[in-house]
Amino acid sequence: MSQIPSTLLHSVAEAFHGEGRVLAITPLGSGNVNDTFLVESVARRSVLQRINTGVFRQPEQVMHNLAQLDRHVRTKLLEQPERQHHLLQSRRWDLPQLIKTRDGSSTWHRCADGGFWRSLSYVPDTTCVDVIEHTAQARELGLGLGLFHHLIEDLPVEQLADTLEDFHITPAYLDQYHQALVRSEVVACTGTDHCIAFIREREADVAVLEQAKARGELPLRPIHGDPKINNMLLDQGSGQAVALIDLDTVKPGLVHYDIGDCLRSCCNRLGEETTDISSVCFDLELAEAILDGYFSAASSLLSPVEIALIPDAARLISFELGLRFFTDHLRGNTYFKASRPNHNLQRAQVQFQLSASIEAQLPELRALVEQLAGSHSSAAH
Ligand code: GN1
Ligand code: MG
Repeated sequence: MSQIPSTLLHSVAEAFHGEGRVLAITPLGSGNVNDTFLVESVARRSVLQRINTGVFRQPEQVMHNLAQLDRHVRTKLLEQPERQHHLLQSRRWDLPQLIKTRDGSSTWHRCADGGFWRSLSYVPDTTCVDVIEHTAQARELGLGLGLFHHLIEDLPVEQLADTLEDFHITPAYLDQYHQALVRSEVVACTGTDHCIAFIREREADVAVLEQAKARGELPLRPIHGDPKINNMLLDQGSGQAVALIDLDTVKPGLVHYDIGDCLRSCCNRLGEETTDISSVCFDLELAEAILDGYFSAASSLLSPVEIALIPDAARLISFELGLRFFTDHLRGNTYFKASRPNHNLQRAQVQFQLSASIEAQLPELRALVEQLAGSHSSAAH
């Protein structure tokens, strides 16, 4: 991020806010793909982002999806209170709004250097966390994802572009890994040997969701794609979930990618950047709170087959992210930003350890999902 000259940053921010109206620009968040800044202008606070066009090769399509999402969700939020989800009748829910360029012509700005920038409103009085602080917070994180799914469930998937081909298609990541392994010049060490063995032992299980999808058991739905813990904004006062941000990966997919990602990122109390790899584990108590929150908002959305595959999704999405980090390590860190040579190797080891911990607790997690889904569906009737 620091490589973006401040003069460039200012001129981009001015394209949205007007010349001489930008007061301060500071880096925001810890995203692994895009570059994000908080902009204070005369009129407002906003979030300025440079889309990583190496990842999102057609950023206009990302913006198209954002506009569809915006229209759909805003219409639903403006419905009469009695038509709203009961949880929305008594709580604040927000969606960052796209800010147009100063001339009103567009919701993005392209620089002479090819950089693709957009600006979003800043959701006030909110905070986010990298690791869970308490069980009630875990419940809110699940509930927030459930509310988001409720708000987008009737957005027709045909209206959404596929902005990131093969995103969360685990067998495709496995193919990419094999190609990277053949070409890799990374020096073997205990860490890489362990990752290679870990992947080899699980290759047969990577298609569980894709096979169910191919059998017609799982529908494509609009999904968030990246609902990790720090993408949920929490009200600074009440701690309630207020908005799910980082909307670039909203596209058609399986709801499991989202629930799996929420579980993997929230139930690892050490967080995904920890260096204490052997202590990483999946906390079932937090999973219970997350699922309870999720089902309280969205239990009626999912079919029994979808519900039954939630535990597999938690294991798979952790494994998949480990595979993605490890492949990037083998390729020389071309996808995820890395701040030191073995950073993505370490991140991969964290996810593999987490995935192993989920594997070891699968029977308990299955029982938990079944019991919570059952109690929420009987409460709804
Ligand atoms: C990336 O950019 P960020 O940090 O929101 C990645 C997610 C991973 C996440 C892991 C488009 O998200 O899929 O789960 O890192 N986003 C993309 O921290 O690949
Ligand atoms: Mg993201």
